[in-house]
Amino acid sequence: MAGAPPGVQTVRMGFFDRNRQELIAKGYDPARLPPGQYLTDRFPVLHVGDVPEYGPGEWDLTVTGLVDHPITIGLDDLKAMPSVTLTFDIHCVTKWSKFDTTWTGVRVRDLLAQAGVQTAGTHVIEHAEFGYTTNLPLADITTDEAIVAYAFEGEEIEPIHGGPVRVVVPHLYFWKSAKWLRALEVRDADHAGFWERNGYHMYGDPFREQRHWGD
Ligand SMILES: Nc1nc2c(c(=O)[nH]1)N[C@H]1C(S)=C(S)[C@@H](COP(=O)(O)O)O[C@H]1N2
Ligand SMILES: [Mo]
Repeated sequence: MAGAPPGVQTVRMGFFDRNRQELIAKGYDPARLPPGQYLTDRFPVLHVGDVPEYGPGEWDLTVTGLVDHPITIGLDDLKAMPSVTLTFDIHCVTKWSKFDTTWTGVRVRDLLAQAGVQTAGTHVIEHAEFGYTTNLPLADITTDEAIVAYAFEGEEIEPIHGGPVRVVVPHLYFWKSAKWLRALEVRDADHAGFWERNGYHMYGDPFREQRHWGD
């Protein structure tokens, strides 16, 4: 290429390679970034449809399906439960990843335990406002890290990011983390949720690039 001094190799790096080089230069372990993703400091907003508005006391959460006794709890009850504050990397299937996001909430498994999951239960569907749903195995929503979150970076979650309450399941693509969560339904088989019916992978492991059907 004109202008390159003799002996200097001109490497044309694409956006993703450059982003990965920058991440290494910043001292991050590149193994944290799944294949095909780029790191961003921004917090993109991604959802279908409107952002719901709740008056005081209007939001509640139901645990239903294959449970011994379905429960419905409000925000104050949720906040009175034992909570955890955890820092995660999140990975959206549209290829952005964000490192070190900090969430406070209640472990999903503690909520499920209150309702008493029946032995036949193998999967959970997260039901969000306006009919958004997403499905995952019971084992994936009962890890130490799977939470029903009500705070982000120590503040109430902004409505656009799912406030007052959203799921965060950090080891799967972020579409598996429903914003404006309203119900957790225990099922005895895997049933496709909103995006899973529309081409997205049933499981969605970012490190195996399970973006679409057949990946
Ligand atoms: N209720 C609801 N939850 C949702 C979605 C949605 O459309 N509706 N989109 C999912 C997708 S694809 C992503 S990447 C994340 C985006 O969360 P954010 O807007 O806080 O970044 O929310 C997930 N949860
Ligand atoms: Mo996403």
